Amino acid sequence: MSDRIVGAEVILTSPTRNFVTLKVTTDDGVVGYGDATLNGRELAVASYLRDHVAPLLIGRDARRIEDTWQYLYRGGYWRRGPVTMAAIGAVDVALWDIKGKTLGQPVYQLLGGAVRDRVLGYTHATGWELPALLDSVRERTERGFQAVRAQMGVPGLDTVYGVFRDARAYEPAGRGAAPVEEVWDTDAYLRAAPEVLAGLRAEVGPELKLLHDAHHRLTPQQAARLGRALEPVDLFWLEDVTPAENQEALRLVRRHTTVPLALGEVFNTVWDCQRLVTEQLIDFVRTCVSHAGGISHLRRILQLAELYQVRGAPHGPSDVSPVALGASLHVGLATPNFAIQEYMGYDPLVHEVFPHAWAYADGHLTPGDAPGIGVGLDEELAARFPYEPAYLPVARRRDGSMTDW
Ligand code: CS2
Ligand code: MG
Repeated sequence: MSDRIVGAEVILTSPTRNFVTLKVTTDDGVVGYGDATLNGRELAVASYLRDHVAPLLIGRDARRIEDTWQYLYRGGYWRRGPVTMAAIGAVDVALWDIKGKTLGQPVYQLLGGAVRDRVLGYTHATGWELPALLDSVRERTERGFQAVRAQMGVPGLDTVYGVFRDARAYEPAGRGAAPVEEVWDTDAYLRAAPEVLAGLRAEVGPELKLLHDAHHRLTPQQAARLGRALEPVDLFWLEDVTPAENQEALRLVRRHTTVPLALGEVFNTVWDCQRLVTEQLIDFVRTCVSHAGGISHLRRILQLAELYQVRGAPHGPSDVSPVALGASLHVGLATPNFAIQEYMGYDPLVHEVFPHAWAYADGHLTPGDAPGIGVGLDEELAARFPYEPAYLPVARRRDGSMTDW
């Protein structure tokens, strides 16, 4: 038994939406999977892995997870960035999967064992106006959710990202050769959001954890105003108020409001998080296992965050595949300052393509006790759904200029 890597294959599949999966095989026939999905830029990561990483993996010792991470990160010269870090993340998760399978242990046991019994989850509720939003929230609480992200429509706009007038098929990435263009109006949003969220809180009572995502669209001053206006709603968090590049903005927001702030789903490394964490400008760091360099690097981010009482709350929309969700839950079960896991949920077909040991019950998620990550890939079924170009929408202001995402 030598644990040499003999195969590294990239598998693209689109069971209702696109996923990129790395499959690593050892000479003992052990297979590990990692998620390399980067919404709307899938082929870039697939090429990075196929053309530049897979050839370097062949012959390496699959047990040397940290060394492989260092080799790909430091050795690549061009560090950081979503494409690079998603690729490294996929390798890292696949190697943890292999290690767990080889040792016959679920990965959380290899990370020090469970520090909690289950991981709190939150899901998405959406409704154009308060009554529809309330119905959507109630449907989620009836399924046991104790934490719900609530997104509402904006009067005067036809569409709002993440809010669906017909909530049956909720998938933000639309298939097609180019993104759909939406119109966005920040002033109208700032009038609507506090009113709808206050109305929602009045209806659902004090206990339900309510979250809201502003999708990086506000200026620091607008964000401060919104935070202050939302204080009576007692949000669990207000997410992505300003674009993540201007980290100084959060200082201004903090000066004016005590609303808990979450940020970082677009971050890829501990260096992206460093300032917001060490200066305590956020309460929750949203980096996810697939986009931030895998289990090894997410742990590093969360360990830095722990020193500053910042808690982990990884991204988990439909573009984070069931493989990454499983990996995140192993980290969640074994990491003290892991607060909550986003769980948007998947189409039934996605559950079939990626059979998994992780499970949802009663508002919580557990990774399961299968060796490794505990998520497989039905390759035959996956092959029936080839990749199709799909993009998140983009938004322009009323004057035609592009908004921030
Ligand atoms: C959102 C996502 O889940 C979230 O918090 O911000 O819908 C996000 O916009 C997409 O996953 C981007 O790929
Ligand atoms: Mg978000």
